[in-house]
Amino acid sequence: MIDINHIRAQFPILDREVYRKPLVYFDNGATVQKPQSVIDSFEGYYRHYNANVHRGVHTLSNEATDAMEQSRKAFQTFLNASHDHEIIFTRGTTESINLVAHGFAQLLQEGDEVIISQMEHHSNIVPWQLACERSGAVLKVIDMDSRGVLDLEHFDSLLSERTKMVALVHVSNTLGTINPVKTIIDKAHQYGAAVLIDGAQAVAHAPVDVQALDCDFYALSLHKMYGPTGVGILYGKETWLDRLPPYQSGGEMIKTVRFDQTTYADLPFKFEAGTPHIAGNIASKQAIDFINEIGLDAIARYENELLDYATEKLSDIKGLKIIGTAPEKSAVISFVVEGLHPYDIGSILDKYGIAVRTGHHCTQPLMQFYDIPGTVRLSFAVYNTKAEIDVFTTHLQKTLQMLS
Ligand code: 7TS
Repeated sequence: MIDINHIRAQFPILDREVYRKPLVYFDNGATVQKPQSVIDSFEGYYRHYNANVHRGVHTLSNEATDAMEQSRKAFQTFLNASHDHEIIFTRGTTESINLVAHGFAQLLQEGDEVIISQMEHHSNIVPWQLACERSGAVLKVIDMDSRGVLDLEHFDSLLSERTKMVALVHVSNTLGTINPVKTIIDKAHQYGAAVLIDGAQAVAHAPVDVQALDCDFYALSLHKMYGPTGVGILYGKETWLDRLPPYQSGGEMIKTVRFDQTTYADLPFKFEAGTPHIAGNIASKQAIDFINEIGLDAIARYENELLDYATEKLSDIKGLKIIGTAPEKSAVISFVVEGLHPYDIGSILDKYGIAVRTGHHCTQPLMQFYDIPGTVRLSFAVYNTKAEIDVFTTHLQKTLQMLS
């Protein structure tokens, strides 16, 4: 059982009103709200020990470095990585994937193949398109059915000795589908391919163990897990991170620089050029602590209850169709209503204080698959309640009446 009052009390933003209505925030897929501890961590850093990291002879710099490295260790534990140097700080999932795709392009050869799926976010499509363009490799796409379930037989038929990388979303931010990543990783490894998992929509909602999964790379964004914007993590197996060339270059990522030759720093610093988002990287530990205090199993159970409750309530609404009905689903519900544009529905809901996202959710190939311009999307976090879902459905009914 989770203590919802205790949880909600930690989020100051949940007290605010929008158009004089209490905020109902169902846009957690876009970004999740921040608990007081994360907000306080920023102030604490800037007030008391603002200094650059890994340079320090002085106290403030040592304190900042220690705090940031503690945060790195917290991620090692959170993801169950073998080493803390397998945890790279980035700006977000997008940069984590670009880091891998950019380096991987140099390992790819003409005729090699990269496999992604129909339900990828643009940030796990475009970097691979660029990598293929640069290397002459070919991009292949795993099909799915109308529920939003990947076609594993099709995946099997795509795999071959030519497959060098499989890049797959763990949980679809648009459909909520939880993909069978372990099965896919094992199959890909039989062909010697590397596997990158886009965990942006997964990590705040259920436990992830990168060693149990045996993935080669795992990418995530802190802002989708109660942490700050501008911070991401790339987990990479040491052997792969050693093989990849640097991404950005400059200070911090070098061992020695001479005009005739530069040598690179050891992991993780080889991939962390320049001054990082120190305050954000440090505050990220508070986000992990917040999640751990409740526990990811409890979070998953609670959010599942919200998902079931909302799915049932929405199923009663005439003309409404849920897009994404996989049996294994996380707490995301996309829907369309016959004859209405998602944007109009979202705009009216906003006037009732309800925040949802409308549009293609950076998954245009999914919209092409369903032949729709976009969806209205509800995406839950642990501070949401069934009472909020009731407010939502009441106002959705009003909205639909108004528009029809
Ligand atoms: N992959 C998935 C599955 C995502 O959900 C997102 C962000 C990204 C990658 C990119 O993350 P970023 O932090 O680098 O931007 N998803 C969303 C969304 O659904 N609405 O806004 C951002």
